[in-house]
Amino acid sequence: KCSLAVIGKVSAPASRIQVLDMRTYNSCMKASFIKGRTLKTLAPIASVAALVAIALPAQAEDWRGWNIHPDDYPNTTALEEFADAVAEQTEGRVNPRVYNNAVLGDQSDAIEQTRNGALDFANFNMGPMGPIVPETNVFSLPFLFNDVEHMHTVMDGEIGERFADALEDKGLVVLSWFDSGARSIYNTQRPIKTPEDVEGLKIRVMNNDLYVDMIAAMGGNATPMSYGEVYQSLTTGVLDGAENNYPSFESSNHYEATGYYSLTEHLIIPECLCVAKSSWEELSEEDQKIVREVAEEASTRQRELWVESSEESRQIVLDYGVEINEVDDKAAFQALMEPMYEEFIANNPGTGELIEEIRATE
Ligand code: BDP
Repeated sequence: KCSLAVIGKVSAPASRIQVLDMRTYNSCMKASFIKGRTLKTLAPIASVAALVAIALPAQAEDWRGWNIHPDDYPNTTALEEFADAVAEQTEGRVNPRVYNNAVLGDQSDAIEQTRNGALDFANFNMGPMGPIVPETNVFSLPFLFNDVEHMHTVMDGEIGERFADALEDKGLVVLSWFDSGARSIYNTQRPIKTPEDVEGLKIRVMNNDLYVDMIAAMGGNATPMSYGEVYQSLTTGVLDGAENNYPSFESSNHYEATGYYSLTEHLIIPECLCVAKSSWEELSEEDQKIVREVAEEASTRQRELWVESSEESRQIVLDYGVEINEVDDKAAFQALMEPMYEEFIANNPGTGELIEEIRATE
């Protein structure tokens, strides 16, 4: 199987099969390495493979794009349209292809892979970006933005440009900013109306320690976990709940495993459409201009689709029988976040001013 994986890696055309084989290939190499047989059994095949690879025509601009979401998710549609429009407008000089459902790895891995150029582009959430680009941690402070519109105003303005610079310093070129609505808590046990209702609940959060503090401040126990592992953990009782926006709550099927969705709306987190800096620098100025413009259109499209999709998802989960409740006293949740803010500002010089600037942006 492992030999086949190596051969498959070079002989298959640029397709999903090739990518899956790459993953098999990597795990075979790793497994053999552990067993101490890599060079002996795989090296001859690998070097033949390398020669074949060199003989293939260069297709440097076949861009591989990472996407965590399934078909028909607003981000997926926007990314796929982006890919088609880029291919068309660059007349095939850049051929992006989107791989959905996180088949290329979980988000934290994909961020690293895009930074080092193993992947070319992606739609990333600024939550798991925090451990890699610390500046973006500010977006993981609960109740930072007043609402989604406020978030867009900030990200589309000068402050957004500063974040784009911080990402670029880490190897990611931001082309445009996407929406991801507001995240709310859902769980299998009870409606959450006050922080007391969170007491003792095991809640999944994205990979960022700030969310562990956030849930702890509400009295719950947080577990950072990859998105793809959550559904099973909910059905087996390893978790009582998680938190997300309507489209993700629905498209991940988490709603089928949890009875209550409570509109805490504690996080509004921007997402980017990003390109690996190395892939970006291979483009001519003309193609960079085209890709940027198409990405701007993709952002507009994603935001429109987002609004429709949120409403559709809300209806689907309601029809399924999920109990949705408003949280009247959000200020009670917000007040509990004060120590988190104080610690964050103390540990990250300059962020106090930045938070004020964000809050003052209209
Ligand atoms: C979704 C985001 C996605 C995250 C996911 C999560 O779009 O990037 O990975 O939440 O909770 O809303 O992991």
